[in-house]
Amino acid sequence: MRTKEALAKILCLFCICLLFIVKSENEINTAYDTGNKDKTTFAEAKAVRYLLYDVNPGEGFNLRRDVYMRVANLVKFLNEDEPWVLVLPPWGRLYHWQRDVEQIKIPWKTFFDLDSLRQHIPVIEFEDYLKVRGEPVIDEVYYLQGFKGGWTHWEEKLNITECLDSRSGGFRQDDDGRWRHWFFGYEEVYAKKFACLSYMGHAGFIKPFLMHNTTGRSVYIPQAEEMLHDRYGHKGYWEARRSMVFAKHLRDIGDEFRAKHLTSTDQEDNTVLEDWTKMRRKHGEAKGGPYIAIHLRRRDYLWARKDELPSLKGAAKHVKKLLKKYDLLKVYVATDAPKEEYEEFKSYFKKAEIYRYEPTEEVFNKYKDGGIAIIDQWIAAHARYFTGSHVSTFSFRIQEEREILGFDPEMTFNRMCGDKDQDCEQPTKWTIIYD
Ligand code: GFB
Repeated sequence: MRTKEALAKILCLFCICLLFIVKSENEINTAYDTGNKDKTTFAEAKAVRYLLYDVNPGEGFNLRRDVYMRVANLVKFLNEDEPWVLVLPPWGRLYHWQRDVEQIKIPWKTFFDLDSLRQHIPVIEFEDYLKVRGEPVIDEVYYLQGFKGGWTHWEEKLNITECLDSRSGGFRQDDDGRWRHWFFGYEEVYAKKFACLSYMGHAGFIKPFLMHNTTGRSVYIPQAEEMLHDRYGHKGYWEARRSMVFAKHLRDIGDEFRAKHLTSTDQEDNTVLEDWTKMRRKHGEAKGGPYIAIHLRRRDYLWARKDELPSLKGAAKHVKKLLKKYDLLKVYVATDAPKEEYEEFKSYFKKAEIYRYEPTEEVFNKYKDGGIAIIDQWIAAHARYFTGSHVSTFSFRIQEEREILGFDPEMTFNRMCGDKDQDCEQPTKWTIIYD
């Protein structure tokens, strides 16, 4: 297994290097196999282009993960005709990440396994993009926005128009005509060209525009959430999702916690993780550790979704029923709740053991809020039974992780009800699709 992993890594690195060589030489001759050996022709290779994107600043961590999937599949689609590399937007300044420590310029490798992402599409970190370019430049920016006046009927369309946001999303031109912006905290970066692009469509719909209406080596599309999934919940969606394997250092912390407190190991629980391109679990194959996991979303959700969330007491009552039903004693709580709320939740239990992952200062400083969120998601994903919070993307990503691991959907697609609606509608079962 180790040798295979090593080989896969070497192959990935080789592919990335190859892309860089193609880029720096700009034009080289390459053989394209047309599918019929007799007709093999030689043509000029196209220079590699770079796609950069960002998401509306107000959006949280797990919606951003969803937007990655849309853009990743766009890059995959582009690569059917031209070599494009996705530049991963550094993490930072997220609304929910409010601790005192500065949380900006966080590379994707802090949270995700880049080799796994690269088995889906070519990606590089933003800092590596800057190194490749040799100067802090982005050629063209298209700031995505809706159409003026909203819309009455759905049709795919795009148009370069005036900026609807009077601040042009924070882009401004300096005296030298360079477009300046926060650029993920890299304020030395500038863009050569800027325009607002009204957009209504799926992600793939922008492909002809990128190929034929833009010429720069790099194109940046802020507000990429305007682009919808090409096919939500289908094969391509799941390929992108499966490639988003969490970074090993975070999985290891979660696994250690599971073993130490929750009597949970992959061998016992049938949750051994394999190379995502080969892993195909049947529903129900994963057994999960002997604990119930809940995602107890609090803070801003308490006013955003007040009626759909249980009170702490209501959540405890529900969890007690689950413990009885599944004959379990342990509960893992993934939550953004402040300490007092978590303590109150715990106080409602007499016999059951309630756990929450609390990072040491050292772990927090290394992996920040995003890393802790992932550790929580990883532990919750390995529970025998999971229940989450209504329409929280944090809960959705846990459900998907459990689909990848092979749990019975009945043990995954659940949510806690508000106190006044004990019989609330349960989440749609977006089960995994391979073909
Ligand atoms: O991930 P997220 O988009 O999920 O945003 P929702 C929630 C953020 O809160 C995460 C923290 O990035 C975490 O920093 N958080 C939430 C948690 N639950 C947990 C948890 O169990 N453990 C840990 N460690 N952290 C939406 C937002 O959040 O909520 C929208 O995307 C908006 O922007 C809306 O704020 C009200 O989908 O739950």
